[in-house]
Amino acid sequence: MTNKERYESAREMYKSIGVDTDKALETLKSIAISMHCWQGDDVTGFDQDGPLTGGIQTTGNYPGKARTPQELMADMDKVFSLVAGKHKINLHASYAIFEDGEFADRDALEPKHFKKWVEFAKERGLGLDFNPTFFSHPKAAQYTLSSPDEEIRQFWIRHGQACIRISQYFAEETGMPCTMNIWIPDGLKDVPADRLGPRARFKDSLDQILSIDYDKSKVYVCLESKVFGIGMESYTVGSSEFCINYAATKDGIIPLMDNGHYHPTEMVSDKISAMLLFHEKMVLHVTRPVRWDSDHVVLFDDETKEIAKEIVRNDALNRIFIALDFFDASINRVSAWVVGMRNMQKALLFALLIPNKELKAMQDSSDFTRLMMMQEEIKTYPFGDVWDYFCESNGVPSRESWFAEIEKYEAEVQSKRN
Ligand code: RNT
Ligand code: ZN
Repeated sequence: MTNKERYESAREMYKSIGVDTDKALETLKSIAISMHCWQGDDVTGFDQDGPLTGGIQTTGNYPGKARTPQELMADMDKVFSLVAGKHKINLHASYAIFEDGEFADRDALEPKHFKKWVEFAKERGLGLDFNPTFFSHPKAAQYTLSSPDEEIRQFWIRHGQACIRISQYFAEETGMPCTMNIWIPDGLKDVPADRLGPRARFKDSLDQILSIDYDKSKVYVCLESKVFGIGMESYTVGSSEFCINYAATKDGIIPLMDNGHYHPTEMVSDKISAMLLFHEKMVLHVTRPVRWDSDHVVLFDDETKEIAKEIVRNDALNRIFIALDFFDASINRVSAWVVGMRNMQKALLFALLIPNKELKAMQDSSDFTRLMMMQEEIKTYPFGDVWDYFCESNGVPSRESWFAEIEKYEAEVQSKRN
């Protein structure tokens, strides 16, 4: 049977439970996922040679890592040839591209240092998101925006402000809003003597960053919380309470939840609905924490599906920006990207193929016996037939056939990088 024939038979089955597969495919095609640039080079960036700091870590040394902007862009092109739809690229400030020996420190970055990225995105019809980089820098030794050293703190405030200007440039050039995510690694390894001081300084720094004049309809500044980092086990300045309260009480900033940034039994899928009642918009970093914030590749697993369900059944596709955040250096990095992107799409499709209205009605009428039965039966509906057809009809390989492209790319391109 062809993919199309299998799709047609699946369409009938889904129709019998009230699900319109054609509509689901159309919706899925329109969802832009923000693909993080940092999976391609283990969060190295191009503006410095030092190690990755900030309490985050990549592990593994699979060969073929991108070493230059050109290589990173080529790798991204390979990914986008294997993932259906039009997406966004999520850049970090440390991926500035300097020409002819010029250099600008983080507080002096300008739109021109990202011109190459804008050209790359525009040629491909992709959007751009942005992140100031408050780590992997000599001035980010312990604290950044919460630093007791006023000179250091002002340096990072200027960095945040510079990044807003760059984000606005991205939005204006691409014609798509740019989310700009603030995440700082500030924290302490051991028991603090003062938890309030650093948080008060962080709050003031954010106020100063947001005080510059910019177009709030083009740049969505967001704030990412965290529970701990390596070497910052005892205290994180930008905790969940800090970030959610700040975003709830301040104009022009929206919350970002990374599902690796909570205690292991806390689920972001359970937090989304509460956030939606108090925030017009929010951003997600979809990742896979294995025992800690390990940033493993996103799988088609229960929590990813549950997150997608919350976005879809709460009608929040226009309110929640979906970004990926993982970095695995132990496998082919381009394959890691493709697997993660395709899995996020699979999770969204899976959610779009659920008769959500009917299931909600079962819950409201306390028909829990039927609800459990139906939720379980849906799991073995011919989801794969719809997914394969989505890939084929959008011009990308279906099932595992895309992997031949990775093998070829590895042999011809990545293996020559040494
Ligand atoms: C760190 C945060 C943050 C980073 C990226 C590189 O724990 O998740 O989002 O992963 O900015
Ligand atoms: Zn994150």
